[in-house]
Amino acid sequence: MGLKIYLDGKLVEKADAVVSVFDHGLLYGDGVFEGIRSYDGLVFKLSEHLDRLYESSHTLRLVVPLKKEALQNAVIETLKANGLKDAYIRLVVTRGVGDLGLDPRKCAKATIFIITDKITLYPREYYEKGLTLATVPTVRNHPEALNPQLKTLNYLNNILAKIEATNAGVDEAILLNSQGYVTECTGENIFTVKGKTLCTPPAYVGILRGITRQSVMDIAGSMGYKVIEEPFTRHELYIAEEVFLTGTAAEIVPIAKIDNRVIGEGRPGPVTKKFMDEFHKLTSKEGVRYTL
Ligand code: PXG
Repeated sequence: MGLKIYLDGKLVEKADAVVSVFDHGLLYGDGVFEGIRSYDGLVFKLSEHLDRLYESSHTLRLVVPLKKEALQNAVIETLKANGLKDAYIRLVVTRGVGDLGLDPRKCAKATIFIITDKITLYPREYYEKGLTLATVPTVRNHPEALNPQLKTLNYLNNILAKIEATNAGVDEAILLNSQGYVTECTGENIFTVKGKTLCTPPAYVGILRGITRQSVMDIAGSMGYKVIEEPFTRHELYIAEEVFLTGTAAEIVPIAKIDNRVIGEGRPGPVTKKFMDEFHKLTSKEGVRYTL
């Protein structure tokens, strides 16, 4: 038996997990999603991910057909059906089936699906050597056009940036906003380290308020670090002692080079390593527990 997918209230085989070509999630990118992880039978920050999903949906006036508790149960049920203790969870809510016009009022009911799969880890090299980054020409979505705080199915801004990073021969892109301030990467937030201070761009420059970003901010105090949320430019990145990225899939990733400037010693720094260790401690003890 293959992978089971949760689709509109049922667990179905992967081959049968299909949505209509009239689904507005596909026709217009009209929908929302979350990427979540479980670690040894603990779903990390599940409540926070669900809250963000409902917040994105609220602004889009997309009615999620399940209440939070039922959605949480659906996630757990899918993990159990697949016997996964360590998983990557993709929760998607689309506007549902409508006609060829973009009017969401024509879509009677949202579609929900949950994919749980084995976590494919990034190569160890990434964490041992650090990634290379480049700032790219594509500007981060303007918050008054499509607010990056909405985690929607329209990721073309990020995909264009990813293509540009690949063209530039680096691992990942840094997007600036229309004023030239650093925002984030295509699926990760960014931090700089200088002495005992971490700095990360504030939400208003146009970023997704990452849940891993928040976890780093939460543990920083007890580790003796101050976190400031303040806009900064490429120069501050280049002169930082260390730079790291945060995201659900990547966790905490050290950065070696940005726009061909060596960052610090050009390899994972001591502060980044400390945060990587503390974050792993957190994911191994906190979360919504389930037993297979
Ligand atoms: N910024 C953006 C634009 C994101 O999409 C993050 C930051 C990090 O947020 P969290 O809450 O995960 O700490 C994201 C994360 C993936 C993947 O598989 C991740 C995201 C989107 C698409 C793919 O790495 N979102």
